[in-house]
Amino acid sequence: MGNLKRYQMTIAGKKVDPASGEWFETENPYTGKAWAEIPRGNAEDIDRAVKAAKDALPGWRRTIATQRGHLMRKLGDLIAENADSLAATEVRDNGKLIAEMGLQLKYAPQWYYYFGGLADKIEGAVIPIDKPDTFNFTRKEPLGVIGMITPWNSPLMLTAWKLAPALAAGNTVVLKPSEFTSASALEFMDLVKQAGFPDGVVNIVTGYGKEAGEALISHPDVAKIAFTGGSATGKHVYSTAAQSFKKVSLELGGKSPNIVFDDCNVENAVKGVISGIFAATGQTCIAGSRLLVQKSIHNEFVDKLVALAKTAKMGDPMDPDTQVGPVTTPPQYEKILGYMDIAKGEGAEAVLGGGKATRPECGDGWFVEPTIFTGVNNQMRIAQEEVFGPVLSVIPFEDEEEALAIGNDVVYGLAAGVWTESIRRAFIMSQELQAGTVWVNTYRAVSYMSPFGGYKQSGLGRESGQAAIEEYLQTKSVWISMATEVPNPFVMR
Ligand code: TXE
Repeated sequence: MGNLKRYQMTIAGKKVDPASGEWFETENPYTGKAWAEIPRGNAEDIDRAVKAAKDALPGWRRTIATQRGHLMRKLGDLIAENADSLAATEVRDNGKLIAEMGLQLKYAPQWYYYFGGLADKIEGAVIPIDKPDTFNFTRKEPLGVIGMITPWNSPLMLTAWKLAPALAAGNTVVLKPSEFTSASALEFMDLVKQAGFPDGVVNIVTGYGKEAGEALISHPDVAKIAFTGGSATGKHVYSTAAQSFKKVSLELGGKSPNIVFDDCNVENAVKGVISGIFAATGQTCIAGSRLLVQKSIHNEFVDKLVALAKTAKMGDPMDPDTQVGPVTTPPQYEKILGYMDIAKGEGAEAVLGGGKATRPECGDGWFVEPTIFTGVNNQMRIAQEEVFGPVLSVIPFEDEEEALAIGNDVVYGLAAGVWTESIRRAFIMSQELQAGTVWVNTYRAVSYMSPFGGYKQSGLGRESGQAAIEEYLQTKSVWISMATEVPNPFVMR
């Protein structure tokens, strides 16, 4: 302890200590050592933060929408200006590569620009109503106080996906980041202040899921929970929020198929499959963790894949040349190693990796070897359950029909990749795959302009794109009668 950086939370525009008077340590996944102290917020802090957000709501929702957008664009600019230091904090706290985080944080402002631009284009409609002497129109209104719960894999990016549409729509916010990676969001709050948002519009409470998180999802004054995280927690969030009929959007896990046909550009497909599973050390909800490869090219393709994966440079995530970094959390590290054992026990063959990474450049960090399992069939646990790590299962298929059957045979439906040069095949696959995102001859592309979210058990609702703002609005129908007399009061009009 002692010389560790100690953070504070921001509630109602003020830097505050947690009510518990306690902090917990956050560790650097590369060194395995604590580097900062995070406030251990609890139900009392959540209550204070929700009250601050509730108090700020009338002022914020009535702020001229153009002004809301203006503040959001300022916030975007500040993120861009501070991208390097925010990225360094993210790397220190979650172990993702500086090469990726630097770019990610330079891109994150786009969400604030895009939704800031939408803020004053939220329009209702005039309904040509079927009643005489009556004017009927709709208003799109904010929901109220939004509780946002984010995971550890891309803390600020995933915050932007939720915060930007929520603020544009006129809601106020309490953010609860993951206990494993809270530092960047705590620093981000300084930029919210600097941009000039009124106090209480955005508040942050850090702490454990079972304390701070639980208090947020059950708080009676929270109108909606926007959650990204694991399926088990997502289910709990959903059922708890149901007790007070909160609106919910959930972005959960995946077991996405990356489907390679024998008519593809093999070199590109190899790169696409690698980026789908080894980028971000496989710790992404969209990881293409099932490689479905057509039997006719199976062996050739796997050989090329292994050859390229072998060249991946592991080590210090702050080194811009590093390609595969550490796993973010100790429980995740154990989980990934556990799944490697499960796969071996199920009879899969590790043609690459298959265990801890003990290379000297990995130091004391939580590293696992990039791993490729062949001999997998789709009924195995390694093919059905989300690992959230650099572990690829290769499953052969015969033809389009079988590729679709295997591709869709999981409870998840977040994303899918298709590699083919045939436009007919690309179209059919994109139509029939049960996934919220389908990439053809590319993988892992996202944009503030394009909707993102899950089919089946991968979630509810959409983030990004114009429709995302609807997730933070409710429609009111207003009736104004111009009749001079109210007719028979005992019948419905
Ligand atoms: O996630 P959790 P964890 C998957 C991935 C991973 C698994 C577990 O498979 O191995 O989830 O990761 C908060 N009430 N994904 O345990 O628990 C928690 O504090 C309210 C996929 O880290 O889902 C954190 O802020 N909140 C995913 C957030 O939920 C609670 C990204 C996410 O944590 C809570 C991360 C509670 N009772 C993991 N319990 C993706 N979709 O990208 C926890 N939380």
